[in-house]
Amino acid sequence: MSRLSRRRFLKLTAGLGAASAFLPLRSILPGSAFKGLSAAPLFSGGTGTKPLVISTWKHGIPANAAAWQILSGGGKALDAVEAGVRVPEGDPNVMSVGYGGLPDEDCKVTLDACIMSPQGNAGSVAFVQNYKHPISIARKVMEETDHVMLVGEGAEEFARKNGFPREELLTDAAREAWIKWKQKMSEEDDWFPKDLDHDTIGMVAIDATGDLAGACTTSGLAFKIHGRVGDSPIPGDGMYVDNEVGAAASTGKGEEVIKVCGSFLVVEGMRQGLSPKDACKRALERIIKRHAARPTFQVAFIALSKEGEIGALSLQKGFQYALAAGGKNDLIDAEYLL
Ligand code: SD4
Repeated sequence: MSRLSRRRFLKLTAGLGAASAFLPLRSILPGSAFKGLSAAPLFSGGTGTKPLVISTWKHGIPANAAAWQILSGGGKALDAVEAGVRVPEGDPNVMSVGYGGLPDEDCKVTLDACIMSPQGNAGSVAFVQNYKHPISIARKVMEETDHVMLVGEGAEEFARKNGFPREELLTDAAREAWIKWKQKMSEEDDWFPKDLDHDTIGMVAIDATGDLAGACTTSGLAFKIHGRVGDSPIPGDGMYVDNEVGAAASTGKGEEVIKVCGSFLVVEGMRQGLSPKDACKRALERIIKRHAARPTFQVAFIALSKEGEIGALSLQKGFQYALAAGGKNDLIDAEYLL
């Protein structure tokens, strides 16, 4: 059986098995309680908390620290989120973002990123190889063109012309991980291996003047099909900012986020009066509703309102986010739905 057909076969049979084992959706929805309440000191948010920056996963801590340097000095949210996410982009030990990110199934590191300003402008690059800081290329697209998104070779050519250095992004550790995956042929992975952390950084911030901005950057799902692009570089999916209302970012299985316009949906929830956390919950419930069986994949959202209130929620246990406010920078276990 070819790899593709074997995977398809496995996907089908695994789906059948799993479906019978799950509870009816009605038993978990609607109004399912948040779980993981005891796991972490919850930040209540509260109005007027600014500046503030929130980002996904544990690499959010050093990213927040860089963003906070700018915010605490009276700098702009847009500069803060760019500087913040550049930290994991440049860190070879973060194997899910930028340099050192896990490659696709052809052993190529391909990166996706987007950024949004308080003015509602957006810049994005997708399927970019050999450039370490896609977030800064995305910002260039936003500020120096009237386009929003550049992909592949066109994005790389744009980066080259704008003076970004071309670099090898595949580290020895990432190559070894690819070799191991290749050897196992990862029969269960379905391009989404369960035993690998694959953690995009999404970051949203509010500055001292109350302006919001957001950034999202990733190497995407490990061992994905060459050419695959997820939610992260798509404004409205991987991240969204509406300076009148709030901002949100996502992490997890991008295909699921794209299908519900995830980050946009969270911000629209806040526009309709939901708290940031309830807006995250409503977007996650939209995702759950699309599936006959209880989802086993992960999706998580972080959200920040114009008033400086924050919220975060994931489908499954295990999601963490980093919150920097009032001179503190904490890693927090998020509550989860399933
Ligand atoms: C993607 N959403 O490419 C990204 C992956 C991710 O935690 O966030 N993983 O689909």
